[in-house]
Amino acid sequence: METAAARDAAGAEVETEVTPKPDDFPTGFQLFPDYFSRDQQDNLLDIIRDCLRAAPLFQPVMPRTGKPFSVRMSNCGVLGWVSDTNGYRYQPTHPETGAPWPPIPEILTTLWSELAPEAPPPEACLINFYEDTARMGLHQDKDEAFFEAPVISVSLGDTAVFRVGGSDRKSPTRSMKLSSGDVVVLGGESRLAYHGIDRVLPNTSTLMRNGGRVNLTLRRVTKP
Ligand code: MD3
Ligand code: FE
Repeated sequence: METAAARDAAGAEVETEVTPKPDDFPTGFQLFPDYFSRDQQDNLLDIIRDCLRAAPLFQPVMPRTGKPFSVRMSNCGVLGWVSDTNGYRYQPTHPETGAPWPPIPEILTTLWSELAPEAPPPEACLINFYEDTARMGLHQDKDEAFFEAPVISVSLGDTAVFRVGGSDRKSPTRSMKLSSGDVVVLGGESRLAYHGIDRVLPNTSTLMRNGGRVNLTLRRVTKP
């Protein structure tokens, strides 16, 4: 907990919690609540289900230890992010089927050109699927060779408690909720901020009949 020195009524020094203000976010962090309407979310989910028919969800494991992630993943785009006992990397094919990833749907390339008009086109869209107990530990996204482009995230389904800090693992973090239809742009300093998903809140969305959460992250991987 971040605290600051203050004085109580008797003049004694006490520690008070510093309430994080919106401008405590790293620069370049932009949240667009309800960017997508419910109809657009239904359409986007249908499109993602088509991607997952071509490129089924797989369960990545941690490098070295082989410990499985609680989040299942897939990708679309010319490159997809994978993790196995050999490490984290981007590759052009699905780790189980060997097939190329399906293309990034137009609704998402359009989102990228709306929110990151200066950036070169995205190469990867990581699809994360969270069941009720899935989490994602605090990490940086740094497997890309180009950090000048932002990462753009779309949340669908149940609300997540998201945590974001600074580019130093020890810098203070704050948490916020990401709901279905929300879009986050992680550009500038926020591009290398530590972040993670503390938990998913069950039964907070009617988008998916069986609950759960989908997060899409659009990334530029290579130098243009
Ligand atoms: C802040 N996904 O796939 S998206 C990931 O909700 C990942 O599935 C989370 O972290 C999820 O790597 C969070 C929001 C997000 C994405 C990238 C970021 C926040 C970020 C990069 C830098 C800082
Ligand atoms: Fe991440």
